[in-house]
Amino acid sequence: ENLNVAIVGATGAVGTKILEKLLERKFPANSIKLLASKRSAGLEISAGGQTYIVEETVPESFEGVDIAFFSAGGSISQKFAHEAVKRGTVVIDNTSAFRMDENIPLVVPEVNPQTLEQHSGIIANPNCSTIQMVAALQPIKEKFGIKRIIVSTYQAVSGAGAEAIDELDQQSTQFSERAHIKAELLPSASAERHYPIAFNAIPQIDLFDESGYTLEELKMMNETKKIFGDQEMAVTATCVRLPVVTGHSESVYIETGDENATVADIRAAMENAPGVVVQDDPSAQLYPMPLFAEGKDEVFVGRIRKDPKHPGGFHMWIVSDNLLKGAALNSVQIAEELIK
Ligand code: A2P
Ligand code: 11C
Repeated sequence: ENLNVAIVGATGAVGTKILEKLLERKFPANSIKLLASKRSAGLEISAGGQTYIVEETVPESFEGVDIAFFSAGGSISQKFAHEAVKRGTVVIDNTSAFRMDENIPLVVPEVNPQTLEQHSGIIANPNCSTIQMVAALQPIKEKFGIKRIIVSTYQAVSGAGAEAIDELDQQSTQFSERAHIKAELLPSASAERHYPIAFNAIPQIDLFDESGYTLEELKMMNETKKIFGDQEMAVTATCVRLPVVTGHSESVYIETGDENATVADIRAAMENAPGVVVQDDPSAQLYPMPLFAEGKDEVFVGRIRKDPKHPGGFHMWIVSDNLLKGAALNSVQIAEELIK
């Protein structure tokens, strides 16, 4: 197969990684078109020994394109995804624009590849914090069942895009130079107030809903139930931004459906799961950390322990590169699954 591929948002934090993954995994692409805003038109991007010229995204960009990866924000997906589908393109959308649409599959290939069969042009890639959690928990769900999840996240700034990385970088310099710290973007560009992320922890990712949860927390709660195909599962999340560049970490508590399950059972299930690496040895101070997960494809799990009171309850620490398994890699894996 020789496919014509496009990346919308190709100059962004995720778009750049999508190109890298397509080349690294030798995706059978005949051509790769890099699309972004008008501002970037004409920009040259070199990768894999080739130079690509960025083009402005317009409806006609999708003529002759077989697969388009979208990662330029929800509003751009709303504006162009249907234009692409109209022209026969299959869209793999990395934004939240269509994820909760009943007719659109929300896919993590290790968890629910079967849902890909019913797509009608658009396939949604879940939120980064959701992907790494469900990928790690899938083998436990399969073996023991999961009744409840309570997750707290420690998320990297790259999840908020390339500009958020710059903000952390600048604030770190301002801090060390004892200069005034300028906060203009985080916790969310559209929020009323902005707080420094350097040397801080912000318990707000995206805007608040009237329920008191943030939209990021609601994404984790709703997407997890949709991907697992279990609306009865109890899921609640607290999402926090940290001054980490790349790699989301999660403290996860689960209640399994098996009161006799042991830590060894849980560990064995995860050790055999595709894309999951168990790094768990307190005696050697071995546990996952975002600094060491950056650039890696896998989801890392450690600190697995039993809840002292609740039979079948376990705690663990899940870390992955939010731009790779959390975004670009998962999108490319969806495309690979599609053409299988
Ligand atoms: P550009 O660099 O031209 O602004 P990130 O997630 O890192 O913030 O990146 C956002 C991506 O979305 C960038 O590639 C950006 O391109 C792209 N983008 C922003 N606005 C538009 C638009 N109006 N049309 C197409 N792409 C856009
Ligand atoms: C973050 N998880 O870390 C968010 C970014 O729904 O695709 C991803 C937003 C989304 O800020």
